[in-house]
Amino acid sequence: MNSPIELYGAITGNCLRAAIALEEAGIPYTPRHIDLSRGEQREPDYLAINPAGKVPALIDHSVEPALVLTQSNAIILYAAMKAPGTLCPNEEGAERARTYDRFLFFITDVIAPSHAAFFLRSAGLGEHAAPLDERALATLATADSFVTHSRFMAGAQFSMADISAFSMARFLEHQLNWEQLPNLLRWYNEMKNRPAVQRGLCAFD
Ligand SMILES: N[C@@H](CCC(=O)N[C@@H](CS)C(=O)NCC(=O)O)C(=O)O
Repeated sequence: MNSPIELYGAITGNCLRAAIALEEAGIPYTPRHIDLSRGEQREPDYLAINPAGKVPALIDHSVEPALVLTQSNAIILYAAMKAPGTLCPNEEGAERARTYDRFLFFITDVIAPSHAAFFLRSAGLGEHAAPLDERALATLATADSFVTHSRFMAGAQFSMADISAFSMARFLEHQLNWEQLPNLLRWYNEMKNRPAVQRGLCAFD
């Protein structure tokens, strides 16, 4: 039987983050490629799914009416909810609280400024983007300390915090000063070698 979940997306950090989360959670889904260069995200069929004309978008047809999610990070949380224990520790306690803390750290302090910088560049205001780019990069670099004594970003268990961090480390791979970030480098290499991460990265090829 086909999976009731469809993931619309393209080869972008936001979409790959969502695909990696589904892969890591072991949730079957059908990837649907949206060609951004041809403006498919602004065609009526797609706007009926996400009126904002952005990817990713997830549709879960197993619920009635079908559930539509249009935020990459909400898709990660949905995957965590549907497959307990895979992306977030099951037990209430410090490790789960730290998972939320680190997940939100990467979203608000790294992804958000980087996204704002991208918006400024697309609006022809590239000269104003530099402080935001620098902030995203410098903040991501501080995550070296998260993995100095822990294998993963929130502790001993792989979690959604690793997914949000990985999507940005990959995006900024060529700007990070890896020589000064030995722990982050060890973690990043481990992430790249995870089979589910590799499958997620190919979701929209
Ligand atoms: N906050 C959203 C951002 C979605 C977003 O900005 N998507 C970009 C690609 S990464 C997009 O669809 N761009 C196409 C456009 O704006 O026309 C998320 O995390 O999913």
